[in-house]
Amino acid sequence: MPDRLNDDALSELPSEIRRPAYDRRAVKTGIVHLGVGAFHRAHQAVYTDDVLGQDPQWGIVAASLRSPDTFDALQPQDGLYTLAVRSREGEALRVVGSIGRIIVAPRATDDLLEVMADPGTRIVTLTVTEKGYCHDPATGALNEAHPDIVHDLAYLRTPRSAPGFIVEALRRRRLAGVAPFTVLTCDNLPSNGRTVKRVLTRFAELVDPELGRFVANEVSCPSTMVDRIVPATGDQDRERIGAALGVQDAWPVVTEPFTQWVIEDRFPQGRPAWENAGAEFVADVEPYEHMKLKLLNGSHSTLAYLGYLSGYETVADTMADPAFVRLIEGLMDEEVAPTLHMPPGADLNSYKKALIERFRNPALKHRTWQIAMDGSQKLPQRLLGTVRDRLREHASIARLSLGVAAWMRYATGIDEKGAPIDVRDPMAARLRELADGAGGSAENLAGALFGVREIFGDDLPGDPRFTGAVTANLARLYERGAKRTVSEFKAD
Ligand code: CS2
Repeated sequence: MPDRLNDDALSELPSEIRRPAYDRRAVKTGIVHLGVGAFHRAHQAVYTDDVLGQDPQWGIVAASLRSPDTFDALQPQDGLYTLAVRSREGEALRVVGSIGRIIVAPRATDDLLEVMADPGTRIVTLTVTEKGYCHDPATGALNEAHPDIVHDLAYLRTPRSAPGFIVEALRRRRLAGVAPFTVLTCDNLPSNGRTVKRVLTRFAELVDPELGRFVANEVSCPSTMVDRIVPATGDQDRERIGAALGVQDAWPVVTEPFTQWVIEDRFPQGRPAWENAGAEFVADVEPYEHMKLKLLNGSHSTLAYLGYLSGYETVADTMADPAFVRLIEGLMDEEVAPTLHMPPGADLNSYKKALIERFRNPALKHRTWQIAMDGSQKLPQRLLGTVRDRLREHASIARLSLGVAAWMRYATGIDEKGAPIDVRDPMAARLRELADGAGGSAENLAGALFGVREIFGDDLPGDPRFTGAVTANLARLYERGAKRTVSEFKAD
């Protein structure tokens, strides 16, 4: 028996552990995935694993655009890893085999471009997080001054960014007379298909106007709604899972039972029958996306900032405080739900109830700090879009503005006890500078941050209903702290 999970170990695993039911050697590459983090491995790779037995042409070559960590962990495991699905009832383990090969883009740029340009590759999927699109979060347009974009436009053949890789691969395919792949973004961006299409088209146009027209007219970018909560894996997870397997897995992923994937069915080069694994194909993803981004992610970010500032380590810890449950229920019921056009057949009440239960799942150690990351990229689609909808209706934004204020308080980089916060955000340095200049005054801080138009756009900073509500909540956070602010919260 090998001591590490790999192809040879599969037949020796305890019988209750599910494993690939297909011959991995017969699998061909049909999908290239950019951004092989835990989310991809708990979501799209699992749907694909479910259907490879029926159709072996959709194996995944997965790339890390930056860090070699996933490669280092999974290469010795023949790409295999364990998915641990955890709930109050216990844990179910399954070994996933859909990733056949992993590429570290900075070390093997040409290898990656070659597979992407190969006619066998018919879909390029992405989970590169919001900041990976190098766009302006407020407008959704390509940020042409982004250092990676400036680099990639100067050195087309050695790209660093996701848009750079995709456009260069499309350029090569076009030259070789190979039809373009479908670009399937699986990140939590608003209208994610349309956003990636806009970014790619602009990038291609800057390379060559004709390539721009080609991308605009020939490349399909369906929108998707993806949902599964996947906290970062901890050492305890590794140990527990290794003991259950009887072999070591250097990087298992841990997730919840819930999973959802809604996809627009526009795949000119074909696609796996993901519906057989539970994915939903629809003509228009937008109602699903709004429901999920505003209810789930909007609540998540609000919980993350207020929970972190209150000293809660995980979402489940935060949700064990009844005042937080009240706040989040109020946010969903009173402020978010009225702005939604629900997808056909969806039941808003059971969706909201299920979210509360998911947030409460004590078996998931989902750190508030993890969700707090990259707030500058997340606020627009999670909270600010809803704020705009509410202001248009002259309706209250009492809780939405508290979430925004908590982000501001967090972004100062100093917590309520005066200890530093490790703020991870592409704009962290600029935010910190603005915060330092504000000298601890809520009014100055709010005023300075409203000026970041990549987040707040041109409209919100000029609306006193918004600026007033955020500033008042920020003052409360400074005076009373987050925990008391939440427990004493009263909607106006
Ligand atoms: C979370 C999401 O880290 C975050 O920002 O809000 O990753 C969330 O867990 C997923 O979108 C759930 O589908």
